[in-house]
Amino acid sequence: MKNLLLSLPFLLFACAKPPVPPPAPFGPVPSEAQLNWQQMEFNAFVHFNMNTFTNQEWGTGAEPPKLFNPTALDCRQWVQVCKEAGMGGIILTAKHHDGFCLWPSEFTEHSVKNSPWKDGKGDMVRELADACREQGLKMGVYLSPWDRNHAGYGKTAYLDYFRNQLKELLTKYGDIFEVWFDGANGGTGYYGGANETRTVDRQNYYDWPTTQQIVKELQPNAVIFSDAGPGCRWVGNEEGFAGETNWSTLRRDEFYPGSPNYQELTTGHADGTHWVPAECDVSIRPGWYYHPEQDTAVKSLEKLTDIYYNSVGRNGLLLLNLPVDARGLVNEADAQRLKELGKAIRADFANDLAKGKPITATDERGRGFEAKNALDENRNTYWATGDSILSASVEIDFGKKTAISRLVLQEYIRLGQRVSAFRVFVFNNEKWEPLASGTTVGYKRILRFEKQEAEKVKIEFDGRAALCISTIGVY
Ligand code: FUL
Repeated sequence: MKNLLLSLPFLLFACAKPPVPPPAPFGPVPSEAQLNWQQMEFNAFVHFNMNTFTNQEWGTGAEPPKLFNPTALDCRQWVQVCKEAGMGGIILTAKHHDGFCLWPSEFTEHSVKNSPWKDGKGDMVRELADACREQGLKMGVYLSPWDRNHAGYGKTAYLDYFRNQLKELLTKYGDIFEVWFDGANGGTGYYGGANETRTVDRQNYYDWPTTQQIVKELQPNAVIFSDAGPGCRWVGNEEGFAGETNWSTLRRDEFYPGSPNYQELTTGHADGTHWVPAECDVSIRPGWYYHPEQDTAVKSLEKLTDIYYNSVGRNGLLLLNLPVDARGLVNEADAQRLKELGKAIRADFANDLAKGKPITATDERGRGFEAKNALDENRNTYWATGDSILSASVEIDFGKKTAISRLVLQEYIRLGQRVSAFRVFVFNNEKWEPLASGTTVGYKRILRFEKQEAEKVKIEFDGRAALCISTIGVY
């Protein structure tokens, strides 16, 4: 008898469902760097450079360095404002199209070293890198490929200059999480005094693979942004929204920075050959740079909340631009709005009503892949269906009438993006009613709807391969 009792746990173990292997990856999958990047969700862009002092959006490159002179620069203030808003990183315009460098590059005189700011001894990139490190934010750099100041722009010699600058930025300031290459390339400019128009073959002039290799070697954890990635892609508009259908996959070789088919970037391609998730860049004001006359045009909290739901809520990363003012500070109006935004987002997702509630699924792959994994807080556990089950649904029982207004869905994207359609239903008074529907999910899909009661909620998913759902949250 005693022996039997002792062996009971083993017997029970032997009778339990055997462990099953996870689904095989489907299509392109993210790299570790892309995963980390996607999980940041909400970052800041800072446009601050020569244009801040000339009240322009695009300088010609002829601006004398003596004009750059912030009077009260405080990168710690920027970082504080960003943290309060819930952002994870800041990308700084180290060099915009006018070619002025915020760091004392050894390859040009057109930089802070010839400005009155700190008697030419200052380094803006360093100031931001230090502030970010101190307060636990990541830093990225915008290095404009187009340089309207440089005499050699449009010729091969400029490429060495551009890459030398990139190497400075990637070796002197610690970890860089993202490198931003803009699509605006070529046109009129100062060009060392030539004052002419220089057009470039955007597809071939830059020899992008060579430049990408430099980033890969010097900052292997950095993600490269451009219209064509390869790390992340422009979303195809500057309004801050991704397509309602948004694949993180792209037929990448059909694009290059500045390519004309950019509208396809809003939705990506279901049959994409590479993982190139969307980044939604938008400014908190009409301009990217600070203009005093726009102090009263800071986007409303309502508008910014819409932007959040249409970017982060549609499988995108939100890159919200702050035009730092000529003092070198995030203006009071913007700082106030960001504070409100951070508070509103936190409040919207403060209390997950699905947490700990009973959940049932029409299919479960087996041990380790149960539907309850979608309700835990661990993003590495997920509900998966059997290999041949491409459509399945889950039901969550609140146990009583519960007011709901938001639904958060997340796929386990390490294994690729699978969901192509989903439908949401609510159960009240013995019957199911449709509530909402959508297409892609990806890393994150958030649905916002009129507040309503539900005793239960059901979500039906259709996938292109076995479903892998890591999160279902109801708020
Ligand atoms: C554009 C640039 O031309 C703007 O000046 C700004 O930097 C924006 C983020 O990208 O293409």
